[in-house]
Amino acid sequence: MTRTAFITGATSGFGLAAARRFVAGGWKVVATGRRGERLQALVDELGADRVHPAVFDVRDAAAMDAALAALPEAFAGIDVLVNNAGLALGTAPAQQASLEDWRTMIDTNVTALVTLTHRLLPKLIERRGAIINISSVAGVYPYPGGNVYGGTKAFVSQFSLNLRSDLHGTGVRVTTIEPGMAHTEFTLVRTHGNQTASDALYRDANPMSAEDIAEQIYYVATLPPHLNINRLEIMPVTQSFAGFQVFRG
Ligand code: NDP
Ligand code: 8X3
Repeated sequence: MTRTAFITGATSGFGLAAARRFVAGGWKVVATGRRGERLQALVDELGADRVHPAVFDVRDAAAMDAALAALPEAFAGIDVLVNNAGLALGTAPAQQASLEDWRTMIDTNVTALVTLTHRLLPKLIERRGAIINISSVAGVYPYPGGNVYGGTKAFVSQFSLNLRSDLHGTGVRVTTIEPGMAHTEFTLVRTHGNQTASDALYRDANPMSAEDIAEQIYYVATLPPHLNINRLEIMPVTQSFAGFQVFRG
């Protein structure tokens, strides 16, 4: 039986690369995002029998419900949920950050993720499926300007571990993937559209690619069913850790 992955944020970056990887592996994909034209391009590229486009803003619970209710029969049985849609907004210290940006990150990275998970849990339990949540190293290691973004990702990581406890005995697997720096539209979004800043961050840094992370997502999804990777932290070799800071004054 062909398996189906439900991938949020499939218009760009990790989600787009993951959609391509799952279809290459013989899966069907429900691909979501707000940019419908990109989802249509994905359908044109991979085939309507392989990709079902679901255009909605994950922060809009009613739109999410309508998209779930409209799933065609062939895409309605979900084997793997990849909670990938998310974003960082801003790098300013907390005392200068935008409260609106903070709320957008919480609404998208936390509230929408738990809402969709809650909605799909019955289907996932029915099929002894898997949940793969995209967190970040920013949820593990603090850095200046990481404030609410890191907080949302710490939530994702801990929520995933707690889900594992609750799903004990159901056969449903839960994994958090915690990537470091990867070249996607992430920094363009974080800087509110500053292409120069995005180019500067990745230049000569040899970051991970969207395909690198898609390969990890696919690997986790296709492990033998008795194995559960709890968390998978991955960075480019060029990225590591810096020490504590001390203020003297
Ligand atoms: P991109 O900006 O390239 O992709 C983000 C995806 O999320 C897009 O498809 C976008 O779709 C979707 N999305 C964002 N907001 C919404 C919304 N309100 N409703 C529906 N879809 C939404 O970034 P990445 O691929 O890098 O990011 C994917 C995930 O990986 C995020 O959760 C991010 O935090 C995480 N991550 C990224 C890292 C990196 O260095 N790139 C490192 C660690 C984690 P659309 O705009 O069409 O709605
Ligand atoms: C983003 C990863 O390394 O840019 O989630 O903080 S990093």
